[in-house]
Amino acid sequence: MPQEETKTSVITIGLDRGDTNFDYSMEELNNLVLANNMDSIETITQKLDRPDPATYFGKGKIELLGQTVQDLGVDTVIANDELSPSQIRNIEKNINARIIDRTGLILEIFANRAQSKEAKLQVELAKLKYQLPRLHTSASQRLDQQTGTSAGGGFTNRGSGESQLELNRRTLQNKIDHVKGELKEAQKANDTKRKQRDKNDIPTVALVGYTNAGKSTVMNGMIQKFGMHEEKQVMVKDMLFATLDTSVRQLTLPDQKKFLLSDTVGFVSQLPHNLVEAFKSTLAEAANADLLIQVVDYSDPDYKLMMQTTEETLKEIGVTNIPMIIAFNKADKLDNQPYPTREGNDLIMSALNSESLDDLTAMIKDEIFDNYQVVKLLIPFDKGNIVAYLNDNTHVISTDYTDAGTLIEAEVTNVDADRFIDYQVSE
Ligand SMILES: Nc1nc2c(ncn2[C@@H]2O[C@H](COP(=O)(O)OP(=O)(O)OP(=O)(O)O)[C@@H](O)[C@H]2O)c(=O)[nH]1
Ligand SMILES: [Mg+2]
Repeated sequence: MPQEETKTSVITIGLDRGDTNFDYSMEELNNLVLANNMDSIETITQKLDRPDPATYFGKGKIELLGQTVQDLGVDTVIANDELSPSQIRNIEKNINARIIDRTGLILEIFANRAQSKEAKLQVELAKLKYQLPRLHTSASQRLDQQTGTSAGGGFTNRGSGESQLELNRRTLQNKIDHVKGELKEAQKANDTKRKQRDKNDIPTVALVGYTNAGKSTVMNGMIQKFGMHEEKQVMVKDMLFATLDTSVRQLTLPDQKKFLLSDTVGFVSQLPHNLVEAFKSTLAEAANADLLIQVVDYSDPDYKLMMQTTEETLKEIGVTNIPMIIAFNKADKLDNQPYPTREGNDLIMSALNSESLDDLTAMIKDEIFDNYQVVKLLIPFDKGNIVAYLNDNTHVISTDYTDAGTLIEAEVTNVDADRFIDYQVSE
């Protein structure tokens, strides 16, 4: 086993507004912390109807937080909500640690995970947009360093401080424009690929769902069963946001029917809007799919909340009106739960179980291959290429050699049925 990396100890904080999902969201925050190679060694929460506009927590709790930071010797505090720039500044004035809010944390995780050029640019764009309204502090700090005076000193200082801030804003805005341009270039190639696939008329199926639900594991199971040898496995890991890039694989079923399966970034509650915006193109794979498979971690007591989040996020990125199969995954982790069990468009299953994947495949087939028909074709002997095509690309039910040519009964797409209409024979 690889040696465990040392994790940075942090304190997590959260506001309990009486929402029933509060415990779950704190647990999720702790998992996000772990995913960022940190460990929450203490959690401080406060019951309040709404956050204090200046300091998030009330005065007493902030003092307690400052004391705890000192006692435990940590230098980072993670907040469960998105904080305003002034809230971050004010808390940092009171405690001897830096504050990262939930959005900042998710952005850090994404930044550490991004592999492809496109994903890196997407994260960069989201980060820059997040920084833009938060420029104030760093701008005045830089000014202090440059002039060697404290902020709010003389009149001239304040004046140059403002222009420095404006300058920084402009620099950041220029960077944003630049990254947007690069991103457009990087996305062009993927768009072309996607368009080519659309032209090929192969149906596409997209795996979607909460992070860590098992999407990549389902993908790998399907690749193992139905992928050609060049189809590579994707990465599976027990952590949030293991997958950030979209992978698409072509699968060929035993009856020669082909479809494309795509695996992509998972969702989490309160996914930062800038990030969702930035990842829209990655997620376009789902938007253009003929069928979605929502993978759910059925062994997680909060699976219903996760489904809700998934469906809300899909709506946010404009993925609506696409048929969906719900794969209630990880059933093997539950006691007394039979699987695979199919009920309409729902399947209780385990991605580690071959029979489950067969059932899932049967459901996919029902949904995406409704444009097939069985035809009888009499192919003259000099048209051997057509016989070869049918054998390679369709489900051939029977082949007979007659005096007039090869008589083939096959299940073909409507398009192929039209293409070979001249050779069709009736019963
Ligand atoms: N017991 C059990 N474990 C599973 C099953 N499916 C996935 N896992 C495990 O769950 C963890 C997450 O699986 P992934 O396939 O990486 O999940 P994902 O949905 O792709 O997650 P992200 O890419 O992070 O969004 C891994 O440790 C898998 O081995 C299952 O059916 N049963
Ligand atoms: Mg994955």
